Formats: sequence, structure tokens, C-alpha cells
Amino acid sequence: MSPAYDPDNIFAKILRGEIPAAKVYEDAETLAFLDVMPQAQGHTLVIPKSPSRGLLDAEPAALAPLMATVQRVARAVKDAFAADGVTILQYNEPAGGQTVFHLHVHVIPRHEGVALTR
Ligand code: DGP
Repeated sequence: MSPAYDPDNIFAKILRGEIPAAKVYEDAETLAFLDVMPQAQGHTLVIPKSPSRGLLDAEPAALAPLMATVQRVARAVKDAFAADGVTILQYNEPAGGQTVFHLHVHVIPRHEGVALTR
């Protein structure tokens, strides 16, 4: 069982407008903004507006809008950065590599032969 959702996590503060973010897309259910520690130019995070710590505790109904925005953003950043492909990453719990505990999906434009920065 995961710990409870913490409403003071950084992405919840971005959703409430308490800290700034470079927003690239927003609709009623999701928000996308640039990652402050990008692994490649155009690295974007997509989050649901509903509170869940990660994928494991998310309401299934939140996942379709989330993935629709992931697809929309993936298409947009691939075009905007003239990328050859897109890597999608999603981490759960510290052991799974998660550091911010509001569900998020990484959308990373990729170019042939170019490694991620970390
Ligand atoms: P992870 O939980 O491991 O999937 O990574 C969280 C990501 O969130 C990491 O790539 C850095 C990014 N990040 C952390 N703090 C902030 C912030 O305040 N603003 C933005 N835009 N991104 C952040």
C-alpha cells in the first residue's frame, strides 16, 4: 500500500498556481509543462488534475484523458523539436525512481544517436 497523497507536493502547487511552470498544454483534466531538469530539449511532464500519488493509486477514469494529453504533447514536441522519436517514462515510488509524488508522465523528444542527459 502506498502512502497517502500529499497535497503539498510540487506539482499540486503548480496546479494551484502557487509556483510557476512553463505550461505547454492545459484542459479540464490535465496539464503539461516543461521539466525543470530536462533530459533532452523539450522534455515535458503531463499530469492529471485529479490527485493521485502515482499510477498505482490513480482512478482508471483519469488515465484515458492523461494518455490522450500524452499523445497530443508527444506529437507536438516531436514536430516542434524536429525529433526522430519520443520516449515516454513514468515512475512509481522511490524504489521505482519517483521523486515528485503526484502522478506524472515524462514526454521526451529524441534524436537519432543523441543520449539522454541523465
Ligand atoms: P520523477 O518523479 O523521477 O519522475 O521526476 C520528477 C521530475 O520533475 C524531474 O524530472 C524533475 C521535475 N521537477 C521537479 N521539480 C520541479 C518543478 O518545480 N517544476 C518543474 N517544472 N519540474 C520539476
